Amino acid sequence: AGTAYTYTVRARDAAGNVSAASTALTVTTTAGTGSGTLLSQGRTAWASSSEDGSTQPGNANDGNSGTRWASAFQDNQWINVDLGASHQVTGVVLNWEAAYATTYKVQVSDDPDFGTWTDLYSTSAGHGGTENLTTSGRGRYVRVLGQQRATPYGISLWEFQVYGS
Ligand SMILES: [Ca+2]
Repeated sequence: AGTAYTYTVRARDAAGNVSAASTALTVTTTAGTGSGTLLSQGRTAWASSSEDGSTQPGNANDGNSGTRWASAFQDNQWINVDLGASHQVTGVVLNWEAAYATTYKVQVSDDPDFGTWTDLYSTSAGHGGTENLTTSGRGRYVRVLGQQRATPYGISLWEFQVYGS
């Protein structure tokens, strides 16, 4: 899911003659975890910081893979989305820009004061690109807490999708 594939086409006739390759085409499969409903799109999102006016938190859940949220150039930055009600959260898709997090957590909460968070996922080996996470937990608020950056920039997500029921 969420992976770009590039392909070319060649033809071969009965005599074994092979044509030159066609122009390369790249297609990207749709994001998704294969289970659950997309709950986060268009919901209120906010973050610890934004790099500038064009990288606001709502860009991470607008369904547009050409817009992104980016944090200030610091560790320990987060983005939080309000699902509107408490849901069972079965999957999270993170579509990272080049500025990704190597150490991060995905957390869930029902606490409107955000005093309590439960980890849905935790890693110190984040690799960027698109990460499809299978999760099990329940809550209204889901956040990505980037604890360590991969680059001197902040962390940046083209899309942050929460799936569940
Ligand atoms: Ca976007």
